[in-house]
Amino acid sequence: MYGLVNKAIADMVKTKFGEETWQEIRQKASVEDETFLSMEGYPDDVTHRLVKAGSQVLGLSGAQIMEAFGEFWVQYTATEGYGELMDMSGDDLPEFLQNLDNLHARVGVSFPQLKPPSFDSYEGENENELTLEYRSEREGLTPMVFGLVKGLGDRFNTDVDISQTQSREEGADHDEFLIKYKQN
Ligand code: 1DX
Repeated sequence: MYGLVNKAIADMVKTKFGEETWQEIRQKASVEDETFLSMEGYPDDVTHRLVKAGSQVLGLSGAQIMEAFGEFWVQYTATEGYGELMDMSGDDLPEFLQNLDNLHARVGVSFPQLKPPSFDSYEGENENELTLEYRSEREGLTPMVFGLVKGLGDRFNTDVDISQTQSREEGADHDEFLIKYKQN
């Protein structure tokens, strides 16, 4: 993944727990890099090692770390160089989710090593409900989606309740979520 992801993890840990905790996690993950270059590709393994070491040092599950990271990512990218990209991708939760593949296509023009996930969303039977399908070349990042959607809820002042209704790990073709939302 692009270094921006690892840089965001580092900045999240430093913000929430301080520099020393970050150094401890970095060492435990056997990451030699003192800093990450946002626009450079890194092996996915680096990210997975950071999540694993983070969970050991902080006493949280890997899923909890990934969820917290997903939530952090939404505001991080909005303030660290990608505010315009985020602004043009929608003014509310359903619109933003609809535009996510376009957002990734835009990033992919400049950064061809991007392996963008794909999100499809549908209005539910009830108003204020969405079905969200998530497909990715990568495995093991599904917990991040909970955080990403919650981060979008924060961004758009929208209460969200998200539950997983299908799991690729359990044999489904793709991961699927039910999102109940209420904009304030
Ligand atoms: F709900 O891969 C809201 O490296 C969401 O399955 C979900 O393949 C917002 F310059 C610049 C760059 C860089 C900008 F090249 C990424 F460095 C991308 C900024 C998306 C904002 C995807 C990051 C692929 C890296 C991936 C989980 C799960 C998507 C992370 C979240 C808005 C982004 O993001 C998976 C890669 C950006 C950039 C956004 C992502 C790669 C998302 C969201 N993804 C790199």
